[in-house]
Amino acid sequence: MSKWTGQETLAQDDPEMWALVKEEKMRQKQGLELIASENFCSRAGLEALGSCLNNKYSEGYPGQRYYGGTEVIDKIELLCQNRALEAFNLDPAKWGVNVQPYSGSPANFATYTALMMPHDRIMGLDLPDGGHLTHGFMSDTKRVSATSVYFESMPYRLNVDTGLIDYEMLRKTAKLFRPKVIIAGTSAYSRLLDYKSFREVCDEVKAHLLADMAHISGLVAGRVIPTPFDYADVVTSTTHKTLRGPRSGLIFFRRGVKAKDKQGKDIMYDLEQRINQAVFPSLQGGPHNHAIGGVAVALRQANTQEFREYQAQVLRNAKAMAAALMAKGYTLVSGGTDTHLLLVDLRPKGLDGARAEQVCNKTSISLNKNTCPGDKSAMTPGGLRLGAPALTSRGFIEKDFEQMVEFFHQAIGIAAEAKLKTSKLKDYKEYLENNDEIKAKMAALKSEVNKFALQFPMPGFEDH
Ligand code: DSN
Repeated sequence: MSKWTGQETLAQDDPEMWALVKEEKMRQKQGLELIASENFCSRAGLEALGSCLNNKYSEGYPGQRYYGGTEVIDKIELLCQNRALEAFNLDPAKWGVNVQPYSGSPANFATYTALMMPHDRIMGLDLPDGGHLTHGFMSDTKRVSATSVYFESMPYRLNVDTGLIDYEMLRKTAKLFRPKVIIAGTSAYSRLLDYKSFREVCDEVKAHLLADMAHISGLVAGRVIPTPFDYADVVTSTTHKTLRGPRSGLIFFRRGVKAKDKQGKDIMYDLEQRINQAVFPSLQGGPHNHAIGGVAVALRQANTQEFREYQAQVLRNAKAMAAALMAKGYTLVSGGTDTHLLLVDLRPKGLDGARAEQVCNKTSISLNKNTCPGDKSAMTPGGLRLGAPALTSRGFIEKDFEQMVEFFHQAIGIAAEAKLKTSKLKDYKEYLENNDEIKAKMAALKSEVNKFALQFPMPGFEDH
């Protein structure tokens, strides 16, 4: 046997893992990726991610590290910071950024740690109404998110009739609850946020405004939707959704002069020191330098005309998808979309998201079940969430999304047929697994979907 050098390829070193990576690559390539939070990172970003940057410890911040040998890592982190500010058109005198959070959830928790003491109060959009777990989710019986364990959380919600955020109720609740932080951010909401209204409520109750732009940061960088930076105190984001980088997190914070005191002296923001301290040493250890390197690559791409055109196409595609769905009689929550995603409410069709998701998964249409306003169960919610970012990265334009809706409609037809033949969800699953007629229908649709999807290129490495 030859001596191990560590220079063996994955295929040579671990054929079992290599086979799985290739299998996943083929799943991604031959499927229609509609999960709104997913995208295809570029080959350049993945090269930085899979580089020697992985090997280096560098606790601390540029110029102040707890390890030696960090002179190159310092340059990389500073480059990433500069590119983050440039991508969002921010003045470094007014905004700073921490690029070390491992992902969006750690970025949010670091922000809470910086801005609040345990048991301070926070308000975010309720998870079933389109918010994120980390925005404080708790069920009737359990504090589910750590945000609701360590802080006191009160949700705001959608107006059930319009499917839009109920800003008036948010304001009334905030005046009673007096939170320290209000979050303007969503995971499954297809409309633009009214940051000005959020700011006004925050000013009334003296709360910090945190904009969690994880889902929409690519659209913001692409200048195709309004920016939260005009109103927020702190802005968090992931880097792998519409922003199309490797998986990581960012926290932007205001810096510089906040206001004048009565004597006319400057009152300065203190967010930078609090947030940096919260990320390290309070919550994290060594930064993932390979991720920071890859994010820097993605942020350079995000500051190009080509990226802006990509984001404009994401919006056009989402709208084309919405129009095609409505033309086939589907109901969309809020009646449409202004962003990269939409929510199909299947309840008027007598179907639910769980059953529909299963047929879609078996036919290479990748999406996720989602609650619709008024839903009681997260396991069998009424709808599906569909997003345009990933397929737009593969070059899909409006007509391709119309074709995608044709495939989706067939999948829903199969789901409706299977539902008619079964009662409980368990029976439904077994029916999909065992009934030859329905299996043949799904196989035929999957084959059509695969043939269609394989025509489109996919960012990243050729075979992995
Ligand atoms: N899990 C992500 C999403 O799908 O929206 C959010 O973190």
